Amino acid sequence: MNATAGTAGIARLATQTADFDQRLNALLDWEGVSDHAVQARVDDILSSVKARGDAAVIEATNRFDRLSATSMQELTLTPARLEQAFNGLPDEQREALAAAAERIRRYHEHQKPASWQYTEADGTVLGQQVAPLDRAGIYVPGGKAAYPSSVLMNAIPAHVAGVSEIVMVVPTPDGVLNELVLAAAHLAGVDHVFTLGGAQAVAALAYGTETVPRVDKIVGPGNIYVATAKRAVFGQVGIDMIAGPSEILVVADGGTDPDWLAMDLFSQAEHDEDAQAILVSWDEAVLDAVEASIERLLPTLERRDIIRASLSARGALIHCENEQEAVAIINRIAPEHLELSVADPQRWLPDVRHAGAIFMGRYTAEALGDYCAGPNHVLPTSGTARFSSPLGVYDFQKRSSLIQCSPEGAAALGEVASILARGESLTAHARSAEYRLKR
Ligand code: HSO
Ligand code: ZN
Repeated sequence: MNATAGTAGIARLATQTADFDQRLNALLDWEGVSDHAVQARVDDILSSVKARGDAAVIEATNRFDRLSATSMQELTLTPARLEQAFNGLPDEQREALAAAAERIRRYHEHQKPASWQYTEADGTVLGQQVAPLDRAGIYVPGGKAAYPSSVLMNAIPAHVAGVSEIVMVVPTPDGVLNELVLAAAHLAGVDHVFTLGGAQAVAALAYGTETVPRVDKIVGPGNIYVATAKRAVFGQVGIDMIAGPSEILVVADGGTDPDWLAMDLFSQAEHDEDAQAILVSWDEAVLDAVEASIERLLPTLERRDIIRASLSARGALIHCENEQEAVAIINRIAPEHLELSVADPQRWLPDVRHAGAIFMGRYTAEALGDYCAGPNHVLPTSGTARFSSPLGVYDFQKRSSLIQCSPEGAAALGEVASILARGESLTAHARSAEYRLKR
């Protein structure tokens, strides 16, 4: 078997070859860290916004987005403007956006955790209270990755969580506004929109300015400057995960039309040159058929150059020996998106330990999940599904623990606490506990 074949240049790998692990590791390798130069520029912007607020934000915005704003008012979009964008959409787009928003909202309603309390035998009440963040900031990229669907996916969980103020920032390079993005903000319940981007937008959200309200958490993807800025302000505010390039892993048993599978691979590869699309099967004929579909269909796609670059750099068709090996590959990769294009996906489910989202069966194209199935499309990338989860309602809430001691409970706990406190030489702790022993 050759390493690469055909014009798409997608690699063929087999688990039986001696260098399989090494080649797979090389494909998966992804360095998301920023260099010192980026770090230094971001630090500059952060400290100038911290020190000079709006004035620094306006300066940076004019410089990087080629604008000539003289006030923050010019970089602010009113709720009326968002509504106007929504009403101005062609009927078909307005209805599709509303249908997607409705399904996303309904799914996330299911995620709402309940607060709880229980009473111990001695009458002491313990529990956990869930509360939303006061303010969330949503970063929406401009330019080539300005996705209205991402506005819905970031803002709706915040809204469902009960966040009282949602602040969105979106850069408008050369003053170009994306009406669909504004319409999505209107639908998703965003309260304020500022046309800011880059590290200056992150700084404004993290520190607050005269005009931009300081938020408690910043979510949403962005370029290297945005990611670096988010990392830097983490601690003062919460942040979501730092997103890497999109990925899809498809497992195929041979019962799905190879054209469908090829297009599913393309659907992630078309995001950008660094995106990753991998297909696994224990049937060599499936790999051959999908490869043939790739070659035939690729030239018909508008974004074929991006797709070709992605497939040849980071794509693969992997031959494994059996289903167990396919499962091992799934868990090794911990993909952002997993398509189980097999007869009985439910049977596979208990073995899948690491995947951001699992698309089950031949009819579940990953693209449906990107827009409107209901679950979130903000998912852990680059193997981080090993320890993290899709963006959800829980990312916009936090928990407080509750303790209410009865007199009997205070006496029993006081004895334990006092002994432990004296062991730590913290006598005020000990005496505070002991006071309650007496009554
Ligand atoms: N697949 C992307 C989300 C997206 N797709 C937005 C289309 N639009 C997240 O991995
Ligand atoms: Zn996508």
